[in-house]
Amino acid sequence: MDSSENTSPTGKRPNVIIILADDMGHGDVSLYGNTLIETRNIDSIGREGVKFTAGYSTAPLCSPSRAGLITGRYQQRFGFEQQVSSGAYPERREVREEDGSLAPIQGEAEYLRRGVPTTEKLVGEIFKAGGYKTGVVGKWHLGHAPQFQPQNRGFDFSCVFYGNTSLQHTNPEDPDMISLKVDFHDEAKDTAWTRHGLNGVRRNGQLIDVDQYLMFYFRDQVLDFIEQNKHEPFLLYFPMNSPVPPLQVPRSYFERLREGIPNIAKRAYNALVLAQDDVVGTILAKLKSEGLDENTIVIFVSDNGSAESRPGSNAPYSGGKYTTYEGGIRMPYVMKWPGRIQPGQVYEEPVSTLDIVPTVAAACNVPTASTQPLDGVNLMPYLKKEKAGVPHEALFWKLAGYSAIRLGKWKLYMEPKKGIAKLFDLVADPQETNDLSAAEPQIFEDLNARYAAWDNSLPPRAWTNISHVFKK
Ligand SMILES: [Ca+2]
Repeated sequence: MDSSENTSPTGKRPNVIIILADDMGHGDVSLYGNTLIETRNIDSIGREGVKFTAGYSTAPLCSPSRAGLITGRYQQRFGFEQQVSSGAYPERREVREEDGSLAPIQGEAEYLRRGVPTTEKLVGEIFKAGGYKTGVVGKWHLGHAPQFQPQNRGFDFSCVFYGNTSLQHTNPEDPDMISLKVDFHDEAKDTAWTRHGLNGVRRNGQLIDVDQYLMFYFRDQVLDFIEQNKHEPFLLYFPMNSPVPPLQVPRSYFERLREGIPNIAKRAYNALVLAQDDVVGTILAKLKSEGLDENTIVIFVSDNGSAESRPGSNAPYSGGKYTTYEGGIRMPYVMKWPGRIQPGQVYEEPVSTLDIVPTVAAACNVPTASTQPLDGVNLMPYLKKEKAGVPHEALFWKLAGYSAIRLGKWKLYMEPKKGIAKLFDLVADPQETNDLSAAEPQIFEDLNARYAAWDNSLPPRAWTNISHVFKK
């Protein structure tokens, strides 16, 4: 590649900011149809760049989805099919196989072995080797043994909790804060409503006290990182701790929606999304005030859909978190790169969070390891219409009883343990209600064969099902 192609007029390679929402549904963003609130800052990324209308994560669940995004490879290629942990003290719970029997490894040893193996290169490692300053702020959830921690995996700066979620605010009695419990997740002991154990916040590996609304604390860490690295190219990965519960939201946001949203859970949830959108806006404003916005690639995407038991919206799709229906995996997904991506572009071919690493690596002239072929592709030639065809012939999903393959407009949805396999035409039937497997037997067979070939190419998963706590 011509190395001058992707540098700014000042000769500086672009910065990269990857913002990942946690459990934000497709229909939670106004650019994607939410009429209850206006997420004007998230929307602005799509309006000033590209809005993907078929943008997928690699799993309907946090850890595996993040493992795919951060490596650019299907996480199943390194056995990473399921959560690394849930809760503050996962090691205190027993782990069972799918047949109900006790898994062979229990306790701390089980959880210390879960993570992205060191044979894989994370985006931090790739960009640090490429001469970038690298940072991560927010929810890690990719393993907590030393070899899996961000400061040991290419990130110059890290401010994260390792677990699946942490309290936004440690004093639920605070009159300026609204705290709501909305579903069974909130009753799982030690899961969401603590900031202990894996939910504790760590700065470069050291446990710290945070006496601030956590989402806003993370925002300030991001602003500091930008400030400190504004003179050299940087990559920042910002996996936000929202809008996943605990549903704790500043009362000012909640009150603003009192008139428009009568349902209290929906109001609090959308208030949380609004606060999140403001955080995104503050970061975009910082880029602008530092004169960095013209030379920064900004991506916003979610890791998986909202759980159907929660007040989030996966509209117009069916299903949600945990399932491979569109509601679990089809994400709000926007990207801007001023001067390179045409503003207001809407891209309808299927793309994946797998494409983030190859796209930003190519944009920044950062090499990726040829020994680890990426499953994602560089999207820029497609967005600039330099390349014909589609980025992906097929996309695949597999975890814990749910699988799928998308090929063109066709989708094969599977729950293999139950013998369920349904064929949908996503263009005619985006809500996946009309099973065409009997009407289109050849397509059904073809997709089954393609999925089986992919599945057969994978190693066994590296750890078994998580604790029964989240079995519905
Ligand atoms: Ca998630």
